[in-house]
Amino acid sequence: MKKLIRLKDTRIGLMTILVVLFWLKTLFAYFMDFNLGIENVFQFLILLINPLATTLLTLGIALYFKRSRFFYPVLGAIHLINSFLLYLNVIYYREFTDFMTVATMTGYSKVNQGLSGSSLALTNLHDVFYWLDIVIIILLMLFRKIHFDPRAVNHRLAFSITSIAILIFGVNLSLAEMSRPQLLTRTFDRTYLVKYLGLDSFTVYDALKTTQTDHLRKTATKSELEKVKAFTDSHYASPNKSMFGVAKGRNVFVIHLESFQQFLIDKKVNGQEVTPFLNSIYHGSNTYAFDNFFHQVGQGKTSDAENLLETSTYGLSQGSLFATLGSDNTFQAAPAILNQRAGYTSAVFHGNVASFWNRNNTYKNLGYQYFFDASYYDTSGDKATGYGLKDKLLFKDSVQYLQRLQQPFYAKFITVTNHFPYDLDDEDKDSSFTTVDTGSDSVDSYFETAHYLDQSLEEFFTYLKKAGLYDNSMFVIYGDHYGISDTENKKLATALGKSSDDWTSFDDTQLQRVPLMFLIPNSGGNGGISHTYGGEVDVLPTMMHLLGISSKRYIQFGTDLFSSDHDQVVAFRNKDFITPNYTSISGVIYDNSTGKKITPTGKVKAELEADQEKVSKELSLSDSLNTKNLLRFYTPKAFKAVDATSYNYSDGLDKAISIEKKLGSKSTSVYSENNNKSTVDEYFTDAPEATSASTDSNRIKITNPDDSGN
Ligand code: GP9
Ligand code: MN
Repeated sequence: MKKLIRLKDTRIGLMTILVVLFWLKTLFAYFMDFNLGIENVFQFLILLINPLATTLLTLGIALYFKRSRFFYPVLGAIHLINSFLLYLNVIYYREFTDFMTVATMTGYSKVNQGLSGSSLALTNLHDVFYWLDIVIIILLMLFRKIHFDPRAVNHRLAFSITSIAILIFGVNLSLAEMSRPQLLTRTFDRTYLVKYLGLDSFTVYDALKTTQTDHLRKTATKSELEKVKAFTDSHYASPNKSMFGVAKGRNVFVIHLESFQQFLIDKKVNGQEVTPFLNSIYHGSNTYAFDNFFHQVGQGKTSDAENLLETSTYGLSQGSLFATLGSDNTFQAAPAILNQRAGYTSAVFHGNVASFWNRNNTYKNLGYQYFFDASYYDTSGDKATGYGLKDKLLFKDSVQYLQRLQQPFYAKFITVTNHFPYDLDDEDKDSSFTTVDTGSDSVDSYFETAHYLDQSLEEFFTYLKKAGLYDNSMFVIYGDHYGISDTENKKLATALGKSSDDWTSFDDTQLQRVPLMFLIPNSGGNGGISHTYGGEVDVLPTMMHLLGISSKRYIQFGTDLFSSDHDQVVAFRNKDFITPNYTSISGVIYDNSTGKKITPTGKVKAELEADQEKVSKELSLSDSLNTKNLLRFYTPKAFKAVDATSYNYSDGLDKAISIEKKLGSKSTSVYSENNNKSTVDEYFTDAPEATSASTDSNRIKITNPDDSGN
């Protein structure tokens, strides 16, 4: 104790005390206020050390000041700033379940709002701990219990301390990389950065990123937009007259089948169909399905698919566009276009935390009016898996909200149960379904979770038919990206009746097909399975044309799949591409009909070179459009820029009900049309969790992205 008392009277001693105090305060915040989702001891250890490096580094700056009248104020100020930043985030987190970005602090961000007037209400009794040490130190100074040490710390020592801090940071970073590869490049959720590197590092990293983006945007000019527009204009494909407006005025259900690949369709294992319900839709006479449709996502996985589908632009070459640019970018996306051109209400239903992939912010810029995230559902006990509410429950528990939306609506459901590692609780397994035995756990269970997803859809559709929603809707059903990664494909090969011995990159590429179906009930039975080649970027113009809305005035990289002008060269995010006849992987060309490498000559060579050039140009123009935020320079005819600040997702149900009330007899919600009676009871699910009482434990945790199978 005496030693400790003496410690405070030396400069190094006082600094050490502050380092320890701030370290403890940060850990206190980690465990008491933030929900960082610690999954294992390793992550716990990283969490313990991550505040140390930056605390030592920042407080260590004071040691370079020789005079005590500089040393003490600088040391105090740094401790104060650190504590302030921490506390600000604690308060912010309580309101937004997210961390403060530099853009928020500087008031630059449009959506990631600053704290509202109610911040006082967000304080908590235990907040005393964030300030107690500072009060005590000030008192000790006032009562001269801390003696100012006139002896300057020599620069060698100061430098050693800085070096130690940097070393600890290095260790921290490598441990983080081990637990979570590509932490800094894949950018998915701010929570990850805080969890692995701490709050200070997150803030610095975010500041660097913001400066980078800012710079790109400031130097951007309108002429760059014109280049992009010239490109998309020249590739525009006019609608197929027989398809234009086929689904005009209908509700749109976008059903995002997580990690769902095309090979699951019509697939039988042990004599049983894996997805009988989806197969029946696929073959239905009112379904327009595509069997050469490819995902085009990059590191942003689900979020990239969402971006491709709803903006008809590509994701980024690195990281997730939603996470990197979603908070501030200008979009001309499906929800806004459908709302402005045809009065659609827009909503997303997804049982994971809102901050995942920065959806909470990005959706506002896309123009989504409602976002029903995990907070709207009971995700306790075994109702959820790592990525959120189980699919059967997601569909069932969404109905209470869905029935309140004004029609026509554009409603997107993002499923999660069919996500790596494809864990399905025993209670959710269909006892009459036996999966394959390939020797790969993920491949084997993939069929089981896909089967579960299929059942959940059947239950949902049964309800929709009862509630009268089926006939006046269009269903856009798609798989977002692969579920089985290239490394597991050889194991998968046997289940597909192929040999793994001569498996090539060509075969991997073949498996990047995902389903795409437009189901338009009672539309004349002219559906069928088209072999047209296309990718996710083509969905928006195709869908708009089905709804009878011209896409001509918008900047979109995709083209209508039904159009005779549709371009069948499908670009992958890494500049590889596939055409109906050839596949190009890292510049190596394969013949699709034989799967063998070829050396093209003459006309074919010239054609493929032109295709490659187009693919590269398209990707780079899309990148320039998004990273430089060029759409802010462009206002399509009659388009009103989305005002992200006008959306608030916290009281969705109340908002929908009050609109219903205001409209009175003009309300078109399912609830109103059902004589103000709920349709919730019409829903049947066999999910055992639906009837179980809720428990406190919450299974949704921020899942490690390595789990996404990369
Ligand atoms: C998370 C879910 C999964 O909310 O959408 O995302 P993914 O890992 O597939 O990108
Ligand atoms: Mn996904």
